[in-house]
Amino acid sequence: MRPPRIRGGRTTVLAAILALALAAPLAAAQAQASPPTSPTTRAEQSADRPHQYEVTGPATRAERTALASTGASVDEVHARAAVITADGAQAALVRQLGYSLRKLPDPPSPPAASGRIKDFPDGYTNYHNYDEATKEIDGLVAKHPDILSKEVIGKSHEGRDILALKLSKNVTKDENEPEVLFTAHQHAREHLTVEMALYLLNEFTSKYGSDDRITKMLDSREIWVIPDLNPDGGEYDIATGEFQMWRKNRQPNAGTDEVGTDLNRNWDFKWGCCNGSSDDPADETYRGASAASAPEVQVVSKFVHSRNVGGKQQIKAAIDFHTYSELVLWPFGFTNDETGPGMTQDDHDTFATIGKKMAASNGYTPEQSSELYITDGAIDDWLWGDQKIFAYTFEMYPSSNGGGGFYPKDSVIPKETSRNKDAVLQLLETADCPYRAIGKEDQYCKGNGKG
Ligand code: 0X9
Ligand code: CA
Ligand code: ZN
Repeated sequence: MRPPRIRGGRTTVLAAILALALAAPLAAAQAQASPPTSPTTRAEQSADRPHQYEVTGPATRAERTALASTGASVDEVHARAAVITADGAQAALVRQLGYSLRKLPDPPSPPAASGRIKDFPDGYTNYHNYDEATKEIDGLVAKHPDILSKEVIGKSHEGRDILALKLSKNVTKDENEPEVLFTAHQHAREHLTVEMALYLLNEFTSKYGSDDRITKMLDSREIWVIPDLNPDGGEYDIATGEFQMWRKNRQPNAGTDEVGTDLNRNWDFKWGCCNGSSDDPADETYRGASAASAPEVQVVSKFVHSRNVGGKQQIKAAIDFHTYSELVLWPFGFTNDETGPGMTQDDHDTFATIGKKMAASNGYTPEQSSELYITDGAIDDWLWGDQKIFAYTFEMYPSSNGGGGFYPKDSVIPKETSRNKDAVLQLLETADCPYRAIGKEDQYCKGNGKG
């Protein structure tokens, strides 16, 4: 067995961050009309908010999976420690496992100036909220109608549009070209991933015709970008001007006040199989009442199925963007095994070869996702297990809590999105025949045209 790899940077940074005491959350609630997505007041939201903790002790995959089964989310993995997001009950369960917990600083909570509600606070204003992202996208489509088109593929629980953008030469025609899918923002607090999607739309439209690699890919591929899988959660996270550390969607759960499903535990492949998700709606990793019970997961699953044309899935490869820890991950997450039913040695080797090469370009750490901890019902397991799409999960900047955790300042956006340009192009370039990466193009991609 390989030694467990270390997720994220060094834990010493955490101590330094602790020293930077943050202003206490505003005590008095500024009473305001409650948007449908939020509880009553800012103060009440703060009280309910989960916190991040450094957990000293867990050192193996099994120990981290046990840690995750408290219902906390595991945000960073280190050699003998982890960082989790947990509410009071989950933190107590972690203590019962025998670990010591150290609370980390809450995300910044600048005073919410009136008129700035439902938007990012100072230091974050270059992040796009849902309306701003929509306007940006509509502007790009208007400017580049020959290579960019927009489709509303369905609605979120609260009725927001879920968009799929298509980038390709002759964009209005469904040509026989390999397709590649980029998805973002399953987890509400991972706002940098929306910026990643917007970066791709901007970069590919503005450099078509001047950047050779981009031009070639738009000429020979059909690129799909779903920039926001969880618009309700994202808006909820910023609705008061104080980040809510929210992860799930905003779908109510029967028989409880606890809201939301973890979309990345809700996909219909090995759903709930393997102690890699929670059946408790109070938990960060609640898997939902049944597979694909979240409308957002249904919408995207249906879209992916719709790309099965004439019995053949057109989408060959995918990246689902998350934050944080700077990782390139591949399936399966539901098992520690590298191979088994649904994953041959050649499949695994192809995943690993392409994944490591992408990671060499962006400086992330490449590994099978279950090296972290077991997850079941994740999108990449579904895309591969159900659709045989070479699907990766990228955990973006930062490497650890010290770089801002889920809430890095907007000044990092240009660097941390463009950092993935080469990896994205690599995946596009390999999509006509991923098995070429292991020298088996003839065996797998001959005779059937395009991969
Ligand atoms: O737990 C998750 O869903 C991902 N980490 S995050 O901090 N963004 O929540 C990691 C998923 C790893 N497993 C698979 N990709 N299958
Ligand atoms: Ca085309
Ligand atoms: Zn995530």
